[in-house]
Amino acid sequence: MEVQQFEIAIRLVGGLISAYQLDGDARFLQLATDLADRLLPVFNTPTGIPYRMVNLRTGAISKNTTNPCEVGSMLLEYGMLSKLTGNPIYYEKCKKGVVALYNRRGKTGLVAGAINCDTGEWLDNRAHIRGGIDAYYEYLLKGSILFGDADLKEMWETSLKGINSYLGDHTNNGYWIGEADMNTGARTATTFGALDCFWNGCLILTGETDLAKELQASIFKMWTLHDVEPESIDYSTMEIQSAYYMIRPEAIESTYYVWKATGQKKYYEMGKTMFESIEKYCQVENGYVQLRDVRTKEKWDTLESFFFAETMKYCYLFFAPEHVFSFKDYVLNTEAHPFKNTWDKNWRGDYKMANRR
Ligand code: DMJ
Repeated sequence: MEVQQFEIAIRLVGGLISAYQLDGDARFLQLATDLADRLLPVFNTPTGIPYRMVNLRTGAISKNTTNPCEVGSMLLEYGMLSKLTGNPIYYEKCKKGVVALYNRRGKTGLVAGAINCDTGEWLDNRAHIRGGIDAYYEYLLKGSILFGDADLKEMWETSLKGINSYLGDHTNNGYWIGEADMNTGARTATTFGALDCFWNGCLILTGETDLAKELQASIFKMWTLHDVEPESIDYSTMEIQSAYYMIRPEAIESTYYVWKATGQKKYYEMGKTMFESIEKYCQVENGYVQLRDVRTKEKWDTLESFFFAETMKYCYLFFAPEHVFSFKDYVLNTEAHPFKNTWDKNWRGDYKMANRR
């Protein structure tokens, strides 16, 4: 069976690791290890940048055009596995691919949306934080926090500087994160959408609270255009570009981070409004469905698994007692599975960025 390595890693390997840490049953860790071992062949490429697909039975790999997310958004899962099993191979292979990608960054310090895994050539020059790139940056930061990895910290700081300098956009409609050429930094689009909202969690974790508050105002503005957020807008005109609603977690996730960091009631109220919109427009007799169009609220008979793993979790946390969860104790992976640092503090992983360029 051929699977997409990235999706299996963040959803299933991540879920199993989290279940192991929360429950303590070693079978969860065994299953996570078995699955990760079957995913590992993707990293056997000339550059170290992983292929996208792998056959879990034969180990055959395919799809040699990839994006930063599918290169780096497994760092937490493979890093956790290495820490918990004592076998460095998972983190080492994954980090090697991330470093190979980072070393090919543009003059802005940023990466673009498509790259060839065999040659390392970029097939796109557009830098943004939307789907395909988002969790690459998220994992540089969260990996540096969870593992204390100095290389990741350096990569994160370079990326943050690039995003603040070239993608961040103060406009008459508020502060947004747009799109720019990865080398020249020239603005290429003024698109912002549901996926981009994850950025506020990163801003809060890295201590940029003022910027996060500005972006939060924009996120809520986008949400209240039609009482529920569209997939994307052009923030220069505030017009909708994609009108569907997939009940993604990022907007409520962002609101949760800002509320917890500031303690200001208005952010709690924003989260409550978002939760009530989901209840009002997406609930059906047997569960929840997505919307085809936020303007008409026409229902769409489909639902993604991240609704259960992430959206419902952030909704729950909004109303849960304080002691249930703290960012001091856990890092949430990009699928909202909680990971905890429970290992020998001296373990830092074996792969060092300086070793290979
Ligand atoms: C989730 O599957 C993950 O958070 C992923 O990294 C990007 N966003 C989707 C949900 O919108």
